[in-house]
Amino acid sequence: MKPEILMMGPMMPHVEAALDEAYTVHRLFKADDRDALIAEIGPRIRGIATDGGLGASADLMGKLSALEIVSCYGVGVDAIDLGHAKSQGVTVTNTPDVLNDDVANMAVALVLATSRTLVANDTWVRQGRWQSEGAPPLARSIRGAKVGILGLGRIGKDIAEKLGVFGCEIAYHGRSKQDISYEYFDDLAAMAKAVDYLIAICPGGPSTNGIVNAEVLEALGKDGTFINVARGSVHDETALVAALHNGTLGAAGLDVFAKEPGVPEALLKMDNVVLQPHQGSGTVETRRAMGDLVVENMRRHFTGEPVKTPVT
Ligand code: A2R
Repeated sequence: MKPEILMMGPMMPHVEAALDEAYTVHRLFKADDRDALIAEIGPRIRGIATDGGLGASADLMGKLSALEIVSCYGVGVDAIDLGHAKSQGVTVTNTPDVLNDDVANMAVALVLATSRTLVANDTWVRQGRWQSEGAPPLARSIRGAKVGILGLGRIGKDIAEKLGVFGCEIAYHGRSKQDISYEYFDDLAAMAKAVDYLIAICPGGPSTNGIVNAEVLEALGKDGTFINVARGSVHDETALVAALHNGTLGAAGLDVFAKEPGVPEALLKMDNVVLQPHQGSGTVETRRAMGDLVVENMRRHFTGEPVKTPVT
């Protein structure tokens, strides 16, 4: 008999097809009455296929007494209760590394888009202002700019390497100093004060909740730019909107928000802000590789092999 698994939300067609072939898949997102579905099939569910946004709560996992594995599509597992999973001996897997390149490219794209005022200039052309007013205000070069990376992990290092090619000077902040030549700051506000661009690419969750706060944004300053390709929970969104509104922060490039898909109304009107709908890993190639890894981890688990990319 095929193992039974729970799918939290729609997945890529090739992922759904592969999972359907190997397992009896119960689609929670299609249930009219989710509680009734869980009550009926909960004790038989041995795996969860989820993503970084939907995660898996302790409440849900607590109702699945036969649960063995949570296979997450995404590297960030802040929406999965890892403490609960660990205490119940549930394996959690994610999709690291395969998305480094594209998430890093999104960070670089946002640095370039904000520094070269790409979106505002696009609007300038579309609105006919080039003809009526001439050239827009000059932008800023990133050669020689100092970039502070909050979270110099797998993706952070990729961002650092790519921006190095553009002539940026790299610094980083994390909980520990690494054996690497970039300048280390043990204090985030101190790093923000020293750099032109602050790029967040650390995990979400309690330890990073709101760490890019009013003090950090003020330290980054009126000529500074904040880029977030990590999680919306990492920045204090009220403080961020206020800093941009007051001009105490120069610009922002945001791929993630506190209450996705909600975006503060005020940001929509600011031409010094570039907005993306959480698309860091959003390419056909990377999403395919992430999907393959979700399936592969699940396959390995249920055939008794060690999973490929364990979190716990
Ligand atoms: O703190 P360290 O030295 O362990 O460095 C990690 C850093 N980090 C933090 N930095 C400051 N305060 C914290 N509370 C904190 N917690 C972790 O974030 C490390 O350098 C970096 C995370 O690197 P990786 O684990 O290699 O993650 P990866 O694959 O680069 O992805 C980062 C995040 C995901 O969790 C998603 O939320 C997002 O990118 O897509």
